[in-house]
Amino acid sequence: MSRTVIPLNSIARKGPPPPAKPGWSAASCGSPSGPDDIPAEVWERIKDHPCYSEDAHHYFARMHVAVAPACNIQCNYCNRKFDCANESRPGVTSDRLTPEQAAHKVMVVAAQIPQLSVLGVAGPGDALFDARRTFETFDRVAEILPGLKFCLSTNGLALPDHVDEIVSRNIDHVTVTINMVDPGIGARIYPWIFYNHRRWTGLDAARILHERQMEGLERLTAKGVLVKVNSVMIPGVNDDHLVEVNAAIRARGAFLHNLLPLISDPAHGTRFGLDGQRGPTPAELKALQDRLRGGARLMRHCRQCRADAVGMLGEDACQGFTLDKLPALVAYDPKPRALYREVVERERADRRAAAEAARSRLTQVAAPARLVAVCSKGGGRINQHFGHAREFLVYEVDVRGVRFIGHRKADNYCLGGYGDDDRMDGIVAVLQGIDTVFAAKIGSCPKRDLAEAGITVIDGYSHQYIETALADWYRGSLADSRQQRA
Ligand code: CLF
Ligand code: SF4
Repeated sequence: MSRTVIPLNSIARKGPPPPAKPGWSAASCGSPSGPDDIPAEVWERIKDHPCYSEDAHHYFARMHVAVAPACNIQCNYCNRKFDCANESRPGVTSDRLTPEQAAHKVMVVAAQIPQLSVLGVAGPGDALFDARRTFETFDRVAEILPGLKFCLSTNGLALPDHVDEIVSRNIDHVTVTINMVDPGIGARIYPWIFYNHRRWTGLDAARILHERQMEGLERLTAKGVLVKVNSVMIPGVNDDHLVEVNAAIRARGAFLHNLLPLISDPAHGTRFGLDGQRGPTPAELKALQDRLRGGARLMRHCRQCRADAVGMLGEDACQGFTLDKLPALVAYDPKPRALYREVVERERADRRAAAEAARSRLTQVAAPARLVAVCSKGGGRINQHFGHAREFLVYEVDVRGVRFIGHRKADNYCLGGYGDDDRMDGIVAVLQGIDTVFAAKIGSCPKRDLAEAGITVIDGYSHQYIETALADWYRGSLADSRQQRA
């Protein structure tokens, strides 16, 4: 298959960070948000990819097929009973599929979810340890369903052996998990690797893994593949060191850097979990992201999804597509997918124009930034009831614009007709540091409970575009505070 080779080293940022520009999502602060941020031909390649473009994750869905059961390394944050924690939440297990079963499942999902744009292989082990299964899956799908983007995630150990096969299959998006560039730190994360028919431990293992990761990254970016690097942030082990990792991957042309907070629970039986190694707080994660501003672009909207994830990033539909629920025959009609893309194009243009207008209304005066949370079920709009929200999108708003910071997961408050007070306590804890929440609607009881915790919920911007509403609200709050001072 022919492909245009774009020198990724020219796309990765070089030199000092660009000056902050006013806008609804400053380019220097996160994953590429629109065609203004990056060359047009690269935007064409990421605009439908919900992980590579923050903007796309409001509109498009991905699915993973769990065809890669085995792994060639051991990470201290992984328990092999569960999915690969480099791309997934620990503690979940997925159906293991043959390539044939996987291709059938892709057709079933594509027939039911017109938003589907990307097929990924992200475990449950390493996608390239037994690469034949991964590549056979992509080959089968390419034959029956052209037009899907292909994506894979790997720990990088076997990557240099498969660069040509990746490129020849037009697998345009590859994620490599790189937690260190110093083998001394690597030895604290990886107890062993299996390489060249033998097991390696300690510094030797970490050095080999590091060298293979760097070689794979360099060779992929030289071929024009868009490489995302995942790094698990482990406080006290590699958190400060991730600044060096960010610089190293940027120099090698990585397109995105995704900081995954370590999820560490003794119940998952991982080495770190059993040793009491904690994960970072949201504030620590944000502080590191802020330190990396100006380096390799950051992804901030990752949901650490399962190896059999299906659907929009914030709303996993995988339980509806387990093996036992797949119909034997599929009638696939490409028209809904094509129509959906037309609608998205119109929506995006409209949303951008509205955001630009809102930006121009922002008062250019010094004022503190506000951290706010939004309930959204997609489309870049405030369109979810507070009680249904299983996650909050967090934005930072100031006179320079509206920037997406990340998401925070919570248990939904509403349980079909009544609210759960225990859940409200958890939601208040999740919203730490946030004083305003935007929802499509909220009942009087939860609104009162939140007010008692010092959190205001605003439902007056129901179904409006997020960035536009937040910019207008912020402008209004500045005017109010000026009036109060007068
Ligand atoms: Fe899957 Fe990963 Fe491809 Fe996305 S997920 S292989 S790049 S299609 Fe996405 Fe999920 Fe985060 Fe991964 S939200 S865990 S970054
Ligand atoms: Fe587990 Fe993934 Fe690490 Fe392998 S690469 S040990 S599956 S987290």
